[in-house]
This record gives sequence, structure tokens and C-alpha cells, in this order.
Amino acid sequence: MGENKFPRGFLWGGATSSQQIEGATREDGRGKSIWDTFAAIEGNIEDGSTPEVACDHYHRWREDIDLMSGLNLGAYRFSIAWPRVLPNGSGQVNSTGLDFYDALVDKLLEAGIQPFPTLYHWDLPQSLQDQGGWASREIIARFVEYSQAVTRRLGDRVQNWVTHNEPWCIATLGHEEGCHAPGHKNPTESLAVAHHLLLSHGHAVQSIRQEVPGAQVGIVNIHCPAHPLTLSPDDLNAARWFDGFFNRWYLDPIFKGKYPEDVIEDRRAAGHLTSGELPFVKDGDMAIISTHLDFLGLNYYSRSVQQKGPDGNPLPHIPVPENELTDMGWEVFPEGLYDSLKRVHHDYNPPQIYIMENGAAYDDPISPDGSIKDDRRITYYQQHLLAAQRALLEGVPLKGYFAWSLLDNFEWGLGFAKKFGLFAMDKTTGNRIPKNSAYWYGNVAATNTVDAPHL
Ligand code: GCO
Repeated sequence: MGENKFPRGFLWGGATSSQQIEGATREDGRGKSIWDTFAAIEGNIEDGSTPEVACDHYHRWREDIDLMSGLNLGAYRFSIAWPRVLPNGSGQVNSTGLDFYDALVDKLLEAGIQPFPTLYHWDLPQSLQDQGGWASREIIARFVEYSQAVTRRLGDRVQNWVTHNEPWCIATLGHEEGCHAPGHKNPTESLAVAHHLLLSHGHAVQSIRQEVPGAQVGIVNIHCPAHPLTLSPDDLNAARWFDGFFNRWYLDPIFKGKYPEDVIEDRRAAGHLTSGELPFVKDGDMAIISTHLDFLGLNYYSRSVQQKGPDGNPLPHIPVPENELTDMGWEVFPEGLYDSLKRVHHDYNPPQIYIMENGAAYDDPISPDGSIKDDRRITYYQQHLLAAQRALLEGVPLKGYFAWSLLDNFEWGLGFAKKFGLFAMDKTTGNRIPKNSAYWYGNVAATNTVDAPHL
């Protein structure tokens, strides 16, 4: 392996999610999702946009696959919209909804692109939310029912399966901070939500394996290393707190079958639990959650620098002024990807790891010559890929990398203002416009080599 060369067979992919790109929210029998509801409430989406049309991928998917072929990609991570498959969340399967993914998978395979579907990337059917959503234990049976409907249709062709995308975001942003659907602000509820997500994951892994012989199954977690601002005991404790709440609360149950004691104690001290017991955990749950996985999907964007705040609680995300920030306000910190990969490998030892999201939001204009010179994105990708390669050379079983994202898309509560795409989208025509990073990434995939960007 040359200095910047990746191993033969390393997978280069692009990533998207259904609610962020598909649009067509009322077509072909699709039911309503919690994000349709959330986005329709004034003030919830920063730029006032909705996901109703998004990137119109539901109609332009053939063209989008051609874009990926043009970049020499070997894999595509997308998600399946539960409300397209089961408009009411449960019961009657909408076969027209499944036809869409069926055709998508066929064309991907024809193009030599491996499909990596995620079953749940946040678009819960609204009717299930009306019955309690992820806070209710009933949802676990519903998720398995949904995963069966999908695997029965696609399992003859799809080998790689992801259950959930980023349970931390669903539990914390959706149920504790309230900036994501369903917009709840209830820390106690968010702990139950996290547990039901993990438990539904474990059950779904077992069900996918039953339906799809030889399936490779994993989950995707967002990983964010926590660093103390100073070495004071308070800041060190703030960093421990953040790491526990963000990373270990998910990785420990999945790989070790138990929740971290120190985080239980933090939650009790904060009044989110009445005792050191977790009331939503039933006998046998932890064994199901820790069902053996074939891979871990790791998403990485930035690190978090932690400091004890004036009220005694850690302050979220202290920006470090000397480092560059992306348009999300996230510090560019490539070493954090290296550290995350090493840490996950050392502490949890998944058999295979994929980086399933990594990328940066920058808004670059279209130049008079029609090009989009997004040099900062190229540099971001290059630095992070070199960090990933270092971890690989040191024995981390990293099998592939998925750039977030193929297209500028609906960035949840921030609407269309934050642009992560390798391709921009002309708002009026919907046409896709390659950024310079697309050409650069296409070259990486073609040569299996990360070159220095030519700026
Ligand atoms: C997430 C999601 C993506 C986001 C991306 C940029 O991590 O929040 O998986 O859907 O769009 O991460 O914020």
C-alpha cells in the first residue's frame, strides 16, 4: 500500500437519507412522517422550508445514480421511508412505495453500486407518533414488522443493512432538546426512547438475519470525541460526562450489553431518573441489544471541547477559536476521526467499521464559468481521509467511506441553508451541478488514492 493508497476493495460511497432528498411526500400512497408534521409548524425550520419537494429524488433517482456512476462510486447509503412502505406505520403494506426502492436497488446493482439501505433515518410515520412513538415499547414490534416488509421485498438483492441512523440524535435532539421532530423536551422520555431504539435494533438484526441469509447487519452511530478545555478536574469531568452521554450510552449496550454506570449516576443527579434503576429495561433486553453485529457504521463530523459551566453542568460545544469552523459552527478537527476509529476499535472491537457519514457544510457560489470552487470541502475530505487511512494502517478494520452528502439537501431544522453536497441543486430547475469536490472525490474513488488537493 503506497503512502496515500487505500487497500484494494475499499468501498467508496455517497450517503443521503429519504426525508432529506426524496420529496413527493404525498405521492403513491406515502403516509405522513413526523418530519412532515414538524416542518409544517412555523418557526421549526430555520429558513422556513419544508421537505415536500426536497431534491425531488423520488422522480430524479435515475439521474442521481448516473451521478454516482460518474464519480466511480462502489456503494450508496440511502434510507427507506417507513411511511412509504407502511403509510400508517403498521398493517397494510403499500407495495407501490416498495416498488420505488425495488427499482432503485435494481438500477444500483446494474451500475455496479452496492446498496446500503438504512431502515430508520428519522422519518417515523406520524400515526405511530400519535400512539407514543419511540417512547412506547409497542414500537419495537412495529419496527420489526416494518423491517420484515422491507427485507422480504429487497433481501434477495441487498446484502448490507443498517437498522438505525444515530440514535443519539433521535433521543436527544428529538426528545430532549426539541429541535428535531417530534420536538419534545423531556430528558426522562429521551432515555426511554434511546432504549427502545436500541432494543428495536437488536430485534431487527435478528429478524433481518432470518429473512436474508448471509446478510451483513450494522447500526450507525454518530461519534464525537470530547476534550476538556483545561486539565482542571471540573473540565475533565465535563468531558467524561459528554463522552458518556453521547458515545458510551450507545456503544456500551450494543457491544457490552450494559449501560455505563457513571452516566446513570449523572442522569440521576440531574433528576432525569428517580433512582439508579432504569425503569424501562426489562429482563433479557440487554442480551437482545448486544446481538452480534457484522459492522459498525461510524459518522464523524467534529469533536466537542467541554468545560464546566456556571450552573455546574458542562457547557455544550465550546468553539476553539484558532481552528476553522464549517457553516454548521463545527470545528474542523480531522485527528478526531483518527481518535474515534482507534477508540472504537480498541474499546468495542466491531468486526468491521465503515465511515458512513463525514463531510462539511460550506456555501460556495457558482463562478461565472459555471464551476463551484469548494476548496474548503476538498481540504476537509482530504484531511479526514488521511486521518482515516492512518487508523487503517494501524490495524483498524475500516472497510469503506461514505461522503455526506451526495447532494445539497434538507438539513433538518436548518432547512436548505446548510450545504453538504458534492453536487449543488439549482432551486428553480432542480438540476444538479457538480462542485469541484465531486470531481476530486470521483478521482479518489477511481484511483483508490487520496491526492493532495490542487488548490
Ligand atoms: C446527521 C444525519 C444527517 C445530517 C448530517 C449533517 O448526522 O445529523 O445523519 O442526516 O444531515 O449529519 O448534519
